Amino acid sequence: MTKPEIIGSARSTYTRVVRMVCEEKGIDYTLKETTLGSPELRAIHPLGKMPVLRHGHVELFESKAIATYLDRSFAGPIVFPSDPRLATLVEQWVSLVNTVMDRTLIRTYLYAYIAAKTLDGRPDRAAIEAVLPAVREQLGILDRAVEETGYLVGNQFTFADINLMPILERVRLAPEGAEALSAARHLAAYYDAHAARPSFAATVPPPGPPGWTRRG
Ligand SMILES: N[C@@H](CCC(=O)N[C@@H](CS)C(=O)NCC(=O)O)C(=O)O
Repeated sequence: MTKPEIIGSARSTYTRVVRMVCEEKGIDYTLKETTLGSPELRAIHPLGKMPVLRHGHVELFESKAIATYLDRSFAGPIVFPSDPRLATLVEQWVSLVNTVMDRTLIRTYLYAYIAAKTLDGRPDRAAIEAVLPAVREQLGILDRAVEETGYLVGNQFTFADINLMPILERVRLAPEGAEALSAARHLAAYYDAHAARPSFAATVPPPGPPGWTRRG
């Protein structure tokens, strides 16, 4: 079987998610580093977002779809449980994180820092203050969710955790995010425990601003 090729960036949280699935399952893959909107991405993702996957004749976009494909096509530990209740709980957390929390924590909070670098170099304080209550509320929801078992779903490491960990890593880069995460005691312990996993260590983003460049 040919090697799956992930096209994206080591700095992208969603690219990291699919790389972590490969690492967890022991899949031999390649990462093709690219920029947002590049022709390689546009050839597969209609909006030029990352990541995308090429594997033989299979071309896919959307991290969750790519992760499902990898989980079903390759041996190694299952990251999407087959039990109906656990499988749908994974869906539930992936959906909430991707539709609500990513928007709050990354696209609103963290981007208030990243975007500043391209404007006058100062973070957008008004945007940061406005989103902080939601940041704290959402980290609190996650804190309660992982309190009992140390996982989002059941008592095993699933795609729900893989999908969340790269977001938490980025949130810690900004001061209020780091503070809110350490105040969420169970979530902080969860982060530390899973950050020690080889799949997380093998996919640490390179140093530098937590963003990507857009071509053209
Ligand atoms: N729902 C998509 C989200 C992909 C996504 O937004 N990726 C980011 C990089 S982490 C991106 O391409 N951002 C550029 C944009 O939204 O235009 C997925 O799960 O793959």
